[in-house]
Amino acid sequence: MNPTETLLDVRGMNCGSCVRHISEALDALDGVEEVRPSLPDKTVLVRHDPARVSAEQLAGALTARGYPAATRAA
Ligand SMILES: [Cu+2]
Repeated sequence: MNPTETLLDVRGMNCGSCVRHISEALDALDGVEEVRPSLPDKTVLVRHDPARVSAEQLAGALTARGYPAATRAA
């Protein structure tokens, strides 16, 4: 399956520590290939295999860690 890119808006991402927590939470998911957070934009661009992990699962993993996240339409 080809990887896809999902852009997530993340609430509560305010410092480098948040960025690290968010990156770790996403990296831990099966099917995630690359995580590119942007602190100024409060977004994370995730390259992932949609057959193994969906955009909704990515957002859900961050929300469960205390960073409410939602997918942004590309
Ligand atoms: Cu922080």
